[in-house]
Amino acid sequence: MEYKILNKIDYPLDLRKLKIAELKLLSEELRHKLIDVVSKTGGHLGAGLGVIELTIALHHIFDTPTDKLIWDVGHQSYPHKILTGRKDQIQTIRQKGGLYGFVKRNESKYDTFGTAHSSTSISAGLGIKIAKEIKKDTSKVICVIGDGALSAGMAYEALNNAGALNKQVIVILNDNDMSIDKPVGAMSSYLSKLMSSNSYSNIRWIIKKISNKFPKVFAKTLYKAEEFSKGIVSGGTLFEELGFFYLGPIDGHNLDHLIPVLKNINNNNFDKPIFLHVITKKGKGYKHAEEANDKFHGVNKFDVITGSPLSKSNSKSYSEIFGETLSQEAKKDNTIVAITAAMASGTGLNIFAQNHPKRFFDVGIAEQHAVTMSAGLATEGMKPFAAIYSTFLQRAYDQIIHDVAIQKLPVRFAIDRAGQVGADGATHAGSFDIAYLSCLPNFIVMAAGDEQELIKMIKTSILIDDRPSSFRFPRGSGVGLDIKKEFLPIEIGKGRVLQEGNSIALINFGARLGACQDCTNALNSKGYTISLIDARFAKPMDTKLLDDLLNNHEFILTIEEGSIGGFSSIVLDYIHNKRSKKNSSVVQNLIFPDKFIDHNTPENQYKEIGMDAKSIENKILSMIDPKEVDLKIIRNL
Ligand SMILES: Cc1ncc(C[n+]2csc(CCOP(=O)(O)OP(=O)(O)O)c2C)c(N)n1
Repeated sequence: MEYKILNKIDYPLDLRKLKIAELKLLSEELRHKLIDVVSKTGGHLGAGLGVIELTIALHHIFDTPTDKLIWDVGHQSYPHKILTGRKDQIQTIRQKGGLYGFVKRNESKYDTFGTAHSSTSISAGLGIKIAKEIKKDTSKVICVIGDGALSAGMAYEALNNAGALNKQVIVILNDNDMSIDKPVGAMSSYLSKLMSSNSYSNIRWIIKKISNKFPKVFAKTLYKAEEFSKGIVSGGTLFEELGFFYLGPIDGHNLDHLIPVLKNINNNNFDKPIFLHVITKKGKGYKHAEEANDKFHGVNKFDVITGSPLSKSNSKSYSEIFGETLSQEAKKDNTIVAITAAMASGTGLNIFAQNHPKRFFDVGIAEQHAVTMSAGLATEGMKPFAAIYSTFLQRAYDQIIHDVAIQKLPVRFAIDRAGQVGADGATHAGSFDIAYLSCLPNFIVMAAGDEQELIKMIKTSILIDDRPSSFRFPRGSGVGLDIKKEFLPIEIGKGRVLQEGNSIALINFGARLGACQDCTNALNSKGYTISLIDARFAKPMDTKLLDDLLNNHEFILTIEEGSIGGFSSIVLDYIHNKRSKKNSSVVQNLIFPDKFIDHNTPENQYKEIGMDAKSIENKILSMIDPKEVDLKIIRNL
């Protein structure tokens, strides 16, 4: 496609000069460009396709970046990136050194507020608006939030506060009736009701409503009459009750509607925050996306003509193995229940949902609620498995402490996406869960070295019914499964010795096990002998095994896919503060560095932080045979 108009657009200033007819052409070109790029890079597609017209209209009407535009989650921001000076870099998205897949402040002055975890936009926007008011700056603040993101408590906290403070933030609800999967909850039904009863508000009515040109008495009468004739939102929508001026719903793909409504919002001063309800279609304009169950939420590289992915992994992911195993176990034990916060397919719980629909709960993007609800289930003797990505579980930390750990309730945390996650980058990395769970009294903290270990840990946690437990596993797949084997629960607090040697003890916690095995094999072939340990537990730590290793090895190296404060810190605490015998071994730790790791492939990320097999080998050689490393460096020179 020849991008006749898009080629002339570098910044929003360029598109502000265009007429509606040209904006319509631009939307076609932008949509084409987005499909073309994401088919080659992979990434989030459906959400971006759904906001093409909205993105154009917002930058056309509002004076960005002086007016502040905040995209909730930020996965829909690719069109925004293309129109705000990043058109020529868009094909680098989610790759090393390229654009970020969400909104990032240091990427562009048009990126007002960094997003990736959902439902933060209204809070951030309110803060910005308050600051502007204090500074006597009258520019606008616009927050675009999806109906999925609106299922999170944080969004209501912000709406409630904005209404009470009466600050003139503009909240735009991008309602596509989709989260990643189908949205859940009463709010979702309420929005559908608003939409069907009010099916696309009469645009003239909306404009009249927001125009304050009429004499007050007349305007009041007109408003009443219109309200009555519509007979729908009388009594006020929920958003009006919260103190907002509710407008909508309007068709988010119709620029003839979007432009005048946004223009009126921009030109009028309101004495209330605005809530504009916009209806869009996820995947709009690309047949394969519109027809897909997930509306092409997140995709790998694909063929544009067929919509089929260009490559498919044959091996089962850890998440699928989790979903299948829990589902199997739940056939034998009807007290097992599974909880997800809007990530049924991401966590593999879609498999559980198919088999046990009555014991599966998708609570929406509501991690805090998911944890406390799980705690409630546990008080009644159920066995709740809360399957939440490491990074999203951060949201529910007080609930983990106050509702689960202090009450010693046996909630099982299945922590997916542990460690580096690749293209989704720093906002999605699972770096802190080992630290933030291991420091809590009463917790049992496990990490799976491979898929077989994951199955054993699921079975183990079913048996842990007197305290909370967690097991973490990474994104994607590992070494694979030996399906002929039967996997049994493991003994709590017992690590396993995979190989015994003298040169060093390499103690692994988690899914670096494969890299440790490769490194051990390489060192074995060079004549070193390595003790390779899979610790399995950060808590309770296998202190007997650790004592044996300390007694018999001059060198110890621990490795884990997490920050300081996790497994290695527990090892060091034991050695320095709890162990009576003086330590004579050299103990070092491979942990994540004290910085956020940028998006890249997971392989490169682990290379960058010195946790691939070769780097571990070099680290070991630098400890046990520094001369050998020096020689190698000289040889390489
Ligand atoms: C706290 C948190 N939990 C889960 C996610 C994963 N997530 C990313 S987008 C998304 C769905 C968002 O739905 P919606 O806001 O309606 O946007 P849409 O994709 O439909 O445009 C979810 C659950 C997240 N980003 N943040």
